[in-house]
Amino acid sequence: MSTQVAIIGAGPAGLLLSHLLHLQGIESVVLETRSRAEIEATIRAGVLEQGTMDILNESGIGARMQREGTVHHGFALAFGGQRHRIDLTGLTGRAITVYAQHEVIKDLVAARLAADGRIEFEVSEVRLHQLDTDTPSVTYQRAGEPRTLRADFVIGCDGFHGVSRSAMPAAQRQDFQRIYPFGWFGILVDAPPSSDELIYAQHERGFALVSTRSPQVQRLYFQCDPNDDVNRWSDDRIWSELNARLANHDGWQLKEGKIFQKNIIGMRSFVSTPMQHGRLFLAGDAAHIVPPTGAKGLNLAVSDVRLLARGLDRFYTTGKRDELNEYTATALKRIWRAEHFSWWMTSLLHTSKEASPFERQLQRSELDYIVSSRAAATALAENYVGLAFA
Ligand code: RFL
Ligand code: PHB
Repeated sequence: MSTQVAIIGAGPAGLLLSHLLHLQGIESVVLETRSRAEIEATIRAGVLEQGTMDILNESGIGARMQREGTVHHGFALAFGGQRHRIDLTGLTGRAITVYAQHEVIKDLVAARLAADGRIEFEVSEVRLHQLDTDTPSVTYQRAGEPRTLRADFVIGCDGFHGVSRSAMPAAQRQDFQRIYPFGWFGILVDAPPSSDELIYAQHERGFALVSTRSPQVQRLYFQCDPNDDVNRWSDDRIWSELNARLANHDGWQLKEGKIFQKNIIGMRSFVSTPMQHGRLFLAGDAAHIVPPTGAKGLNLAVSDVRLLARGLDRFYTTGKRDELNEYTATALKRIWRAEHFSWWMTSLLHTSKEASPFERQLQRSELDYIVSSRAAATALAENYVGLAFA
């Protein structure tokens, strides 16, 4: 089989790239190790930047997001028993939308399949070949049969644990990493939203986040030991921990309900450079990871593939590789901004056992400054809603 662009991974990066290329008349095949049902059921991100919403709308797949997603014009920072509103729209003129990543995935898969797009699910043994030549290929197994996909380009959108990054020549590769000593315990709850807007809470017992998924489902997180076991957390213990961290003097109350999913995720910051070699390009989590505090991971994946779609369009319409050659340098500017912001939000809001009393006072001072200075709040808001795309 042959195509113009071979895409490894049907996450948001791979599927959106395939969709954008299709709109430009460029053919692609997406290879995915998991089944359609699995990718459509994996619970991950919730916050979409305005620029991400714009791309989904402009490319014709935003209709359900507009109907079912919720636009948020602000969020709350909670600490010291009080909530303080960060007026995102008042400070930046922009907003965010809460719409689950797996719903974006469903919309993209439906759009690709409706346009006869090719997604090969449940493949294994994916290997990349001849990336230094103009005729790269990917070999894989499907239903026990060996297959070969020949393409002009191979795009690695296979997430942090994928195979594409390791195809980069080790001698040229440089990785930057920070692993945090805490994780997030995430739950899904059958209950209406406790708050119209997200609440990011800093507390000496640890961070907590109140988010939503739909008018019937809440998404809540709290900082935990990354090596903890969900089975050690009964529903009662979870509610008492969340209530302790979200306790406040203004009468606001968390709405409790049936917890129907629990999971723990580790937190890391990671960037691998360069993001390209020969005919191979990496996009999204395959090249970089941020801790979820700043809600940037999916949004970065979208901005990467937007650049790639543009560079590939230029290549196929003019034969020029200049935009593709600049891909790593252009993408990294936004990536490092998001890396810094995500690290900063994480440090601002989490409680570290290693923090000295001095560092705790600094953290509190910074929170006080953000909620009392328009300039400081604007810096936070501008990064949170997302800087303009390159
Ligand atoms: P993905 O989503 O990991 O998709 C990669 C796909 O590749 C497949 N795959 C392979 N396919 C073929 N061959 C192989 N060898 C393969 N190996 C793997 C995988 O099965 C998978 O389907 O990467 P992508 O597309 O780069 O997208 C990145 C985002 O998923 C990620 O950054 C976000 O989920 C991060 N994130 C958030 N981002 C936001 O922008 N806003 C948020 O509010 C937000 N909240 C979150 C988050 C991530 C979280 N977790 C679970 C890490 C909240 C959480 C809890
Ligand atoms: C989510 O709703 O899953 C969510 C919201 C905000 C974040 C991370 C995740 O910072």
